[in-house]
Amino acid sequence: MSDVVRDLFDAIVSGDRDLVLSKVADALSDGLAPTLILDDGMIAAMAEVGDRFERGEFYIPEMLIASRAMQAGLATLKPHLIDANVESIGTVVAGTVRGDMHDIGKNLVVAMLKGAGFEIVDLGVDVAADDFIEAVRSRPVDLVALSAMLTTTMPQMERTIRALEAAGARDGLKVMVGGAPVSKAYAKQIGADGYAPDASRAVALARSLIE
Ligand code: B1M
Repeated sequence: MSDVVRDLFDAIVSGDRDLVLSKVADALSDGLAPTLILDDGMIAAMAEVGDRFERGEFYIPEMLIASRAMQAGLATLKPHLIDANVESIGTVVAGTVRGDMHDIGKNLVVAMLKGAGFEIVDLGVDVAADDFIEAVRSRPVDLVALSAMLTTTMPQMERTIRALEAAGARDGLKVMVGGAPVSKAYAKQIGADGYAPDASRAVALARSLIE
């Protein structure tokens, strides 16, 4: 790992927002690939934060401060990760499911889908099944993208899919799922059309589902 990426990693773990911003700028001006900055510097740092939380070395405030530093860095990195001005290839309604407040991963998926030319309706976090139903009824939608980061909120994905079916809104509508605890097998089990483990594979999956 290069020094600047290591510094960026440390700055996110310690939640130093200003240092994160300057390290992202340094890494970009050093010519490092945006995906490398994201994967090795930023996503790896959030995994470290999660590990420290699990070991009881970090508490919620540290996790929150690190996530704010991460979001600030992401805002700088985003334009470099995505190709702008691509023609719309489909509409996606995205959200983190009911009871779940995690949105960094969902925001990355949304940014990459936008960059790939999808029109996005981002419902945010803690989204109830009824809100997904309302969103797909109020406009033509090709795909619903559900994110969950907690084992306790994963069942909300299934609940949302069943609710879409019960509301008669599932015909011709694809559903994809993702988030750290989610797997391909779980996606299949709950009747989703696909699962992606990360944002770039989410774009490939969305394209293939809409084709
Ligand atoms: Co929380 N948290 N958290 N947290 N948090 C985790 C998820 C946890 C694994 C930490 C740990 O214990 N190691 C753990 C979950 C354990 C479990 O369920 N088995 C946990 C817990 C327990 C909790 C609380 C319950 C803690 C508490 O209150 N006691 C609480 C729950 C609150 C709630 O949601 N109701 C909580 C709260 C929080 C904060 C608010 C402090 C903060 C979130 C801030 C925010 O998102 N705005 C937070 C954070 C930051 C984390 C960790 C540290 C980092 C998550 C993250 O942003 N990762 C996380 C530990 C970890 O992940 N190792 C943890 C970076 C992000 C880029 O990755 O989100 O995985 P990720 O997204 C990836 C892929 O998953 C995928 O693509 C993304 C980009 O590559 N992906 C998709 C995501 N969605 C997708 C959708 C797709 C396709 C791909 O298609 C639709």
